[in-house]
Amino acid sequence: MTERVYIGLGSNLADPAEQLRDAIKALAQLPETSLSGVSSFYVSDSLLPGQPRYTNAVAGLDTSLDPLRLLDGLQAIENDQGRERLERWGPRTLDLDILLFGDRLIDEPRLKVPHYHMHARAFVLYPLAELAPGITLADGRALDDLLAACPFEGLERLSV
Ligand code: PH2
Ligand code: MG
Ligand code: MG
Repeated sequence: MTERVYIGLGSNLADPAEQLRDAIKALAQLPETSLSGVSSFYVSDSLLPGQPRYTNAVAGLDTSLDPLRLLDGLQAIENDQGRERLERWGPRTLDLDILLFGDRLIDEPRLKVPHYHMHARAFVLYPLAELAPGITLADGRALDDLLAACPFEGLERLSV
């Protein structure tokens, strides 16, 4: 059985758009996985002041990997692209977050799905809406309601 998974991509170091393009190629190479779609890229200020601006996007995958194996694969891609884990929320070459995993609610030490805080982050919700308009999250929240509460303000959509 394959499940549709949405991955949030982010980078604010070392040519962020190129980091995202490389990451998308790597996602498409994951075992038991195919890439179903990629959103536009969006640029916005970091939530933490004093860091470079972020480029973010969302990718859709169809996978038969289980969630922790997928997480292992994502962390390997982050590491391949030079991710250094120096400080929580520090600047990073690549961040790959599992946003949604089919209709699962996951609460494990390594992985919480839906991804915490995605509900209020424009740089996650607007690209997700390109790929999955009108969806309801496994926790019952409607994407349209989340978007209505989360202004687009501050996001810059890059033309493709
Ligand atoms: N990620 C962070 C901290 N701040 N800001 C933006 N705009 N985009 C991000 O992906 C982001 C952030 C830590 O995960
Ligand atoms: Mg993140
Ligand atoms: Mg992360």
